[in-house]
Amino acid sequence: MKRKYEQQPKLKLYYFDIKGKGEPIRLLCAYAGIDIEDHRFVTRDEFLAMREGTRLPFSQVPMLEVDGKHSLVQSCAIMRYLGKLGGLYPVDPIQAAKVDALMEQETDTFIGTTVLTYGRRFGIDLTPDVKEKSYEQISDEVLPGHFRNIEKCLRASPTGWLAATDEPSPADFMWYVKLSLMAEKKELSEKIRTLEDFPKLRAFMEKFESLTPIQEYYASKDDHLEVPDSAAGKPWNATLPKTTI
Ligand SMILES: N[C@@H](CCC(=O)N[C@@H](CS)C(=O)NCC(=O)O)C(=O)O
Repeated sequence: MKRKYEQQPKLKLYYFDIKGKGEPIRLLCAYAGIDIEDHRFVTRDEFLAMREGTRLPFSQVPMLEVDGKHSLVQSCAIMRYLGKLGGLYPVDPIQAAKVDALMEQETDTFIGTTVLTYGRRFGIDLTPDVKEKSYEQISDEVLPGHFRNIEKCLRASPTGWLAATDEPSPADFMWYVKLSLMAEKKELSEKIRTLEDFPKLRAFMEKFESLTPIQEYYASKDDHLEVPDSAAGKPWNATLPKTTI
């Protein structure tokens, strides 16, 4: 679409063959017309072998390799870098700080579900009962509280993008992917997964999915996934082809 540099750096993304934290990176590149090699580990052993080496500073992916010599990690940092490359990260420091805040807010919003899903990684081992109760509270109280705040951002945005940027900013890509993954998380209530009480967020999802480069990106994928039955026809993304979750 738009490219800031005539000659862009050579980019290679290392991530698993899932959406997760790799998908906002893939989508931003697709939208901005940034060429990127999307390397998806075929086996977990491939990732483990890489982790043994020196190319993953924090032993985690996504990792974006730039010109074969820089290993960029932490998805927010990668998104800011790509946003700058593609002209989607505001030059104005105040606007940029608003985009940053929305990216950090995405992490804060979903920290509970992340811990429940990957408890061991955090040194937390919860019983099934505690998990069930926690998902209930997250569905009924925690996420609605956060989403009310995001709806306020959207109401105040004349463009429909979270930080009121003219085009989607890195924060929009991250929120879009996280909300679409949430729609498939069966442990959460259907009400929250379908954003029933949050019309502005639903409109945001629809607006994002109607972007031509996003439509084209998914149309070019042949690894479509089924939409969960309970969500069929309801959420914004019911008709959109998906990459593996
Ligand atoms: N805050 C980091 C989190 C990265 C992260 O949690 N990566 C996971 C995959 S989504 C990972 O590398 N896990 C290592 C493993 O599975 O052993 C980011 O946003 O990039």
